[in-house]
Amino acid sequence: MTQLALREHRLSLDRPRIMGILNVTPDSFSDGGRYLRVEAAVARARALIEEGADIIDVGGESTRPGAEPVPVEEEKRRVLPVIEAILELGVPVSIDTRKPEVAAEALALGAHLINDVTGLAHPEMTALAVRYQVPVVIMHMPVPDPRTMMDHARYLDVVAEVRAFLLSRARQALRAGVPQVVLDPGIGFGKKRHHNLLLLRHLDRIASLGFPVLVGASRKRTIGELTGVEAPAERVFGSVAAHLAAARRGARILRVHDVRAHREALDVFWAIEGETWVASSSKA
Ligand code: HH2
Repeated sequence: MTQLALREHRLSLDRPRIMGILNVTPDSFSDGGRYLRVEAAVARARALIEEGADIIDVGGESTRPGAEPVPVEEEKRRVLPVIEAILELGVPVSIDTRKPEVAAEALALGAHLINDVTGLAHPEMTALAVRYQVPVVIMHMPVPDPRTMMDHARYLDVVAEVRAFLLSRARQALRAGVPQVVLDPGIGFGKKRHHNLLLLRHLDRIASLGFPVLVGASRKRTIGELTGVEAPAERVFGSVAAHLAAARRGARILRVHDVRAHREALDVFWAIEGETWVASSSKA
């Protein structure tokens, strides 16, 4: 049985779980500006939990392609009061940041998981996970900078390259004393549509590394391109399809904006696929 030890919480990954996104930013690509006030953010967190989120992922800096970095103090000002308030809600909270200074204060408040889109590019981030004994989501991006990542969307074999990156960062983290890692191919981060599709189609090759896998395709550009739905907030059905395909290939955490749609879809999906999937994977 795989489970994530999230300080006082234990989250079984025997079935896929939902990470609900809480963006405390003015400029996130699909919901920027909606949850900037603490009360609005806490109300959103409550709604995500009610709809079935297993983890709440709080971020204070957009990492969409081309996004400008947010100063440390501003990012702290956005996320820390929200984290403090939602820790009361009894659900694990993850801090989505690439800045150790922000992660340090979130962890001191009691946050349960580090979600680092740069895949532990900064050594201090590893040290924090070790000090607080919390797991880390290691995500792939080709360079640790959203401003330039799309200039690096060039791969000979995207699946092999992302897999090798994740494995090497995972080993490094575990050797340093990080208790657990979750791997994420980084859908849309320095990747074009065909790269994203290859990573989703062959996600089993990343899952076969033996670490829990997280996928975040929610409302992203590739979904819009495939469906013709231009408004990111309306890309719900395409997002669900991408995430079910990912779950079929071994993803155990889905990072999503539209929790209710994913919860219902996963409940049905897992009732059908769960037992066969577990049976066939335990033989492997
Ligand atoms: N995607 C985004 C942000 N954080 N973290 C992980 N582990 N995986 C992802 O795919 C991922 C992530 C981007 O999405 P969003 O938070 O909705 O937008 P923005 O960066 O514009 O705030």
